Amino acid sequence: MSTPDLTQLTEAVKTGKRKDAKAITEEALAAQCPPGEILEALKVGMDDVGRRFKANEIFVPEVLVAARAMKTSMELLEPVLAASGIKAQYRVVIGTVEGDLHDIGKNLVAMMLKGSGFEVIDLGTNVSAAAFAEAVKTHNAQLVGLSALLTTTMPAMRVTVEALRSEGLAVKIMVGGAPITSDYATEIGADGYSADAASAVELARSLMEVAA
Ligand code: B1M
Repeated sequence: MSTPDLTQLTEAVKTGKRKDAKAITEEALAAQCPPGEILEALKVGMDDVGRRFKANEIFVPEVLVAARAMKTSMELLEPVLAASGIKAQYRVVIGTVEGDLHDIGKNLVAMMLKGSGFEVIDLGTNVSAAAFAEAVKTHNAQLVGLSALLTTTMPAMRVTVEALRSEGLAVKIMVGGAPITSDYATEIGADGYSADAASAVELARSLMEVAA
């Protein structure tokens, strides 16, 4: 069996072609392609999507279909990666803060982080400060991502940052969401703020580099 061209997999992610992504991944796995190389092809695709989203060349729907294509591929790849001992370098716990049910932006951030090689533990919406702290401990996470879409739930973000700090957990905290600003992030003691999902990946990477 001939080895499939993995640039085609990158292309399938970039263009959100889920069936192609699935077929190429299946072929690559059947042809014994190293799983790390398949993962790299996916990451290159998602990085490009992030770059174009940031540059306003594409918008939320295109990012969602790209992420869906990547997810389809990842579902096939994950068991093989696990068996070959390839692990994500960093683990991030992410969620929307207590009282807030908005999750579209948070899901985008989670998908982009996953596509960039982070292991993502998504706690969903309406997540209490205690639940964030518990998850950081349980999963031994290095990074926490907090999302808030309502001005009325911004205080819950502050409470969560304070709870994580008061427990003395060695985590970096990044925040985002429509009403959040860089000044607010600084005021509540978060380590960083990003305005969109692509910048969130850059921020996560830079926070982990600083922490390393
Ligand atoms: Co709501 N809602 N909503 N809503 N809703 C807003 C946010 C609002 C601005 C609408 C308005 O009045 N113009 C307003 C907030 C006003 C304010 O506080 N300033 C509002 C309100 C008032 C409410 C309710 C209170 C309405 C009511 O019941 N009276 C209620 C609250 C419910 C609750 O949460 N307890 C409510 C409910 C809902 C729905 C359930 C109907 C639905 C949510 C569905 C869902 O998420 N599953 C909903 C929606 C869809 C919206 C709007 C229309 C769209 C939000 C969205 O998904 N945007 C919104 C108005 C608007 O923005 N046009 C609105 C797209 C998404 C990709 O962007 O989430 O900003 P965003 O995420 C971006 C960045 O912010 C950033 O990256 C993302 C991708 O680039 N980002 C991060 C987000 N999180 C990040 C985390 C990071 C880094 C970056 O690091 C961790």
